[in-house]
Amino acid sequence: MTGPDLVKIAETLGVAADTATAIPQLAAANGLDVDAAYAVQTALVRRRLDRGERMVGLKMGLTSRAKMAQVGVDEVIWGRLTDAMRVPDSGTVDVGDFIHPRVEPEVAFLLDRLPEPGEPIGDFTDAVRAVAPAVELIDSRYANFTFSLPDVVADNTSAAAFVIGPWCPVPDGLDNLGVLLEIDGRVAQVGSTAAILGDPRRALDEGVRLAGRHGVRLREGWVFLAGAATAAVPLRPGSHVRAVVEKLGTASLKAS
Ligand code: 0L1
Ligand code: MG
Repeated sequence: MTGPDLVKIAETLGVAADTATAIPQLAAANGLDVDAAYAVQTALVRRRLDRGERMVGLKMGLTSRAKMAQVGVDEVIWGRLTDAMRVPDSGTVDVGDFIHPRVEPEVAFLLDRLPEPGEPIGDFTDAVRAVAPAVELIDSRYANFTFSLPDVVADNTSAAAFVIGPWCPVPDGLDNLGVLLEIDGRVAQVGSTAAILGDPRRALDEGVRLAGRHGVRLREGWVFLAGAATAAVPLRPGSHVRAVVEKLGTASLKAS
């Protein structure tokens, strides 16, 4: 008996992203479980690397109750970031390049040397060189932004674009910093870094552990998006988005 054609499924997802066209969910129809979905994600990102993109980091998804409730999935997941997804701070994205983009405020880490797979991270400041406020732009490739757990994993956890604000030294505490998402100068979401697994530093432990299960090792110099502190908000053309994280500053983007 042959299993599902993972490369073909990845191609379907990749074309949906490239053409900004929503597709129906595909995990159930193809019998994908979560492990198979991560294999699809690998093939989907391989497709990007084959056209010249570079892996620049990892993102955690669904690290807060608000995010889990928003999409009806209750497991922490991870996805891959490539250089083509990075938008400069204060840069502009074209909403037409996406299907139904949403933005969310995040905390980013700039990774230093991490221990061998299976070893505990130990001192956070040895593993992380700097931290920054960030905006993640997510864009599910599935119609109506609706999916199962294997669907969203296969779709590289809706990763689409990200902005990193100025890097700053790791502050003493990261576990209860106020977070705002502003759209056009108005507060759209209010949260705390405590919403990110109780403390965003925990997201790194989870990322190392969960990605390690699939043979992915985090590298020095990579960016790590620890997760959103609030629910995500739809991005409309003409909007100016700012993520403000107490002690860390702001990251922003414009939408045309
Ligand atoms: O970064 C995230 O938390 C997104 C994970 C996937 C679920 C979604 O698209 O909202
Ligand atoms: Mg996110």
